[in-house]
Amino acid sequence: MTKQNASHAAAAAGLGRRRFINTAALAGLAGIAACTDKATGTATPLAGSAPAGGAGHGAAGAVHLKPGELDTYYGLWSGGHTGDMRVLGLPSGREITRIPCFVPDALVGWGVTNESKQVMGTKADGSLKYTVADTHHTHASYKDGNYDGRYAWINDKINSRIARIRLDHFVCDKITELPNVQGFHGIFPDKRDPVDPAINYTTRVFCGAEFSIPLPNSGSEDTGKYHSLFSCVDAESMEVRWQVLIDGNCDLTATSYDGKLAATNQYNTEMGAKYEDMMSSERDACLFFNVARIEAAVKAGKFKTYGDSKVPVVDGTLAANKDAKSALTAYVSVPKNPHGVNASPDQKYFICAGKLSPTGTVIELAKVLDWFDGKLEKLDDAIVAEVELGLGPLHTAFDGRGNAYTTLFLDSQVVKWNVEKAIAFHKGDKSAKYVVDRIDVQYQPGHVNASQSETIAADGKYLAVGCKFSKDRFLPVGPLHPENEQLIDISGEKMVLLADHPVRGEPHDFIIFKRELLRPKQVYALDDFPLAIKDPKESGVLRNGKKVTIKMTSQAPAFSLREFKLKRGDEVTLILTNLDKIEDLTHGFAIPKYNVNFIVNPLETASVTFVADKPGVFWCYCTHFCHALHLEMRSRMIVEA
Ligand code: RUQ
Ligand code: CUA
Ligand code: CA
Repeated sequence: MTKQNASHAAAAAGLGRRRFINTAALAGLAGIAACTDKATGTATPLAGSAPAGGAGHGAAGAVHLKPGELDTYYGLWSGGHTGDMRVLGLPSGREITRIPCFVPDALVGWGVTNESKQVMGTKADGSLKYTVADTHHTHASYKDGNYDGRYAWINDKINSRIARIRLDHFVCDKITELPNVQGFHGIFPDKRDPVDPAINYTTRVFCGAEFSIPLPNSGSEDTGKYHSLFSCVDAESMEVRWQVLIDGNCDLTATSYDGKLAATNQYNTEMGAKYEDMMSSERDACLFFNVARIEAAVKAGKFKTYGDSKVPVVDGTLAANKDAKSALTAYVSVPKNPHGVNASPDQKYFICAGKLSPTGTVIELAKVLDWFDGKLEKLDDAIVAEVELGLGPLHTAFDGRGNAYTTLFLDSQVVKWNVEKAIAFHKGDKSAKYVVDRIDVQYQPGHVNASQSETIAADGKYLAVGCKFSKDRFLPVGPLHPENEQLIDISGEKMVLLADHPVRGEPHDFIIFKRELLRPKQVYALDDFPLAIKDPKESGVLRNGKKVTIKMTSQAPAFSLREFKLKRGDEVTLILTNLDKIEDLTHGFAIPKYNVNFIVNPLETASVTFVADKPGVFWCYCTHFCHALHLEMRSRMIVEA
């Protein structure tokens, strides 16, 4: 028996003895019977897996897991308008959980408890500052060029917020609103420190703002005076360290493996206010940031601040950065309205997808650094390939074997191409066949990512494609169709389509990595929460005038207070600690007519604050099926008139 199963059995047996329920029934009720870990903990080799349905590749069978079998990869998916991060298991594509970040969530009480409200941000009256979001990009922290399982980050484009998720508990623990920007879109953590080689892990997260605005935001109509800022957020404190004032806009973001460079693609170098203006020039840019120089400039006090924000803003505009040897930024010219910029796992290149140009541009990072050092005269010589791929290239993923996979939005295809052959072709070797394969996808793909793609451990097994239109692929459900996330086997020369999955819009981006890289905890520590009630004997109603604190604990199938009395008009803070320490033994707490519902996980503490403005009897009850006596698990709240 595994450790995990042993604890399940012990938990079930213990409860069974106390509550006169046989262990099998209890395990069934609590939903913990099916946790047997049958997967090996290592990735299933695709070649040689049982073939299914004659896909001609031997790999398609790998998608279907037998009941009880675990996936070999985690996927962290942007949740789109639900403002959360979705956790998928791959290759099955099963959605395992959602981590609420920017938008309230009724399952866990996100936006209901005081703790989650504090993370989300409130107005003076205690209500949430924002309740809508639009998440696009999700990335995780690195160590030595691979994911280290500490943090993930996700953006909210609407209100320019960045959320951090603790990957030990799968919870959002901090949200930062970026000052003086609109349309915060691209996001990428750095992979090591550019100056201190001992810091071989993520300490910064870079954030690109897509929309330019007047600074300060005066309402001026003169777009010539608008600006966009590129922001650096501290990975630990989540405070904005610095920002860079730039010409043009930001879109997607990439970082180099040595920590020296960050970049954003720019589609609106024209500073247009209408799309016709935004696509008026033949070329735009991929804008590079010299991280060490920017931090030195901040240290030397060479910055401004804007409005109420105290964040130092350095000047990264074209005019101020003509001299390579002191430049903070470098604008590399790339074809018309580019989209995704992605870092190859061999650490050498950034690839910019053309969008309105049918091309992919390969930029050699060593040459960009040469330019900053005064060793490369013409910055545009850092471009080592600009090759035709197909119509509407958007994003690129990698297999670790030298191949890139780029989505073609207009062609509804993914094209597999060899980067070194593309460079040879660009140099003049017209016999270099850089396009390896093309596969039709259904339909209009945007984001694409491969297992471990943007790490030094890219393993070239699976590729997921976010198709913006599913059209005829699923049963019709009214006017709004789901999107179609497709899984493709990339272990061989030819790509093989494995599966379709409907997803609620608009998820955009995701990352896929080996399950061994994450070791989530399943039970909290009491001391993680300053308000924790460690002993049921501490329970009670504490009154200080109109201010009332209710302290309560939960242990299946009872709350420590079977009832409590309040007076109409009391300002109540209710603190609940779940003293059950058994994995997966979560309780809920709902108060009818008071709009309260939240959960407490094993050894978690949460609190809610409300005004007891309605007299009467209110049966507070457990909302999470925890026990055979779950329905009986209640506390009676009596509000005297
Ligand atoms: S974007 S479909 Cu918001 Cu990531 Cu490219
Ligand atoms: Cu506690 Cu249901
Ligand atoms: Ca443009």
